[in-house]
Amino acid sequence: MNSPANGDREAFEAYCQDGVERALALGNRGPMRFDDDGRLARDIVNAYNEHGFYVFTGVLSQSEINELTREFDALLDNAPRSTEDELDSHGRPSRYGGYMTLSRRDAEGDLDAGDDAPMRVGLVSHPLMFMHSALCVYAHPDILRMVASIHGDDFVPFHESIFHKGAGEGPPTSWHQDGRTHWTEDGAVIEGRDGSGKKHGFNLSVSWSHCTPENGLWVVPGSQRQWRLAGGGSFPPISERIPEAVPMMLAPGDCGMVNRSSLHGSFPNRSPERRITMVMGYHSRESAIGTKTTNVHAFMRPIREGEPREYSEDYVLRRTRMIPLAIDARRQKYPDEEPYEYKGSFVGSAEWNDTTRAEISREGDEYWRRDITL
Ligand SMILES: O=C(O)CCC(=O)C(=O)O
Repeated sequence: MNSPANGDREAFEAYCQDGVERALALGNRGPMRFDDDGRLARDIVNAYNEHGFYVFTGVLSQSEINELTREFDALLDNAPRSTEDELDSHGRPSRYGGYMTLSRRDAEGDLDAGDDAPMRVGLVSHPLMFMHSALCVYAHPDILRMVASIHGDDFVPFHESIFHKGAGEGPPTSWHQDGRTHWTEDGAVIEGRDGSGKKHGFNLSVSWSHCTPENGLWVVPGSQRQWRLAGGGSFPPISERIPEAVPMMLAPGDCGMVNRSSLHGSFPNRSPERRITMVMGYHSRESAIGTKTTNVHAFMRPIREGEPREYSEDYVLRRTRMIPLAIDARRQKYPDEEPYEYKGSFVGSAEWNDTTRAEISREGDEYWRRDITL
């Protein structure tokens, strides 16, 4: 791994410190709060709409954090030794290796790190299928109440995956805006300033690690209004320290909600702390149905070139079933908790049992084959 020169390390530390101060001054972080009608407090929604992101603190209980950590570490321990290998480092078959994005990149993102560089798991796609703790978090009642406040009661899924940035070696995520469909021709976002209209939804980064300026995601506040790719534009390289960007600091159990139209990215993780965040996304139904785009998520691992898709009502109804199924799985795990009552439409049984588990995992027809890239 190349080490940054001391001068550059000091400059990065100063950038981080300045970013923390600017992040904390935005007023877009705190616990989830709801009005008497069960909707997310208006000032939270307004701050999210203004800045294009919001940090919810203390969402998950310590026991949920522990289970996510235990299950995820067991997955990592069973990762294949290389992309060509089906065995893990203990010589056991890697059960879910096909869902892991592996690379030999070092923390600089250097693709030529050499055949001797150890393999890194950078991303685990579709964890709801094989991490019960992730499936239960997906149905957390406060998270779903928050989602309904932003997208309406009949919200629908997007995609789920786990970002893993190993201590001292996590590759960067390039600056980008995820949304690709709901922009005007000259690149203005269609989503209204009050969150109305068709939109790209948000990525909710659920953390069970400490996300710091060094290892975590950075967001450019207010950048959700204009698409940088419009008119032949491009995204800045991740080597660029955008002066207005701020870090999204998360403690274990916090969740960061980032508008998919916002410019965001993360620097190489040279810190001694690993970062793990599960991105779960949701859309408003009207933003999804009938939209034509290039889907990059409905694959075992995300694919850059994607595949053209048009989201029919049936496609969305079938994918949406994962919401009530997860609610039922969570209800069985936490019988004393009041479950979220989903009011949207879906097709299929919503009872979580061995039959439905087998249905959503059936080879060739797994639920994630209907992920909804917008
Ligand atoms: O967490 C990260 O570093 C990247 C997340 C991201 O790019 C995304 O959710 O689109």
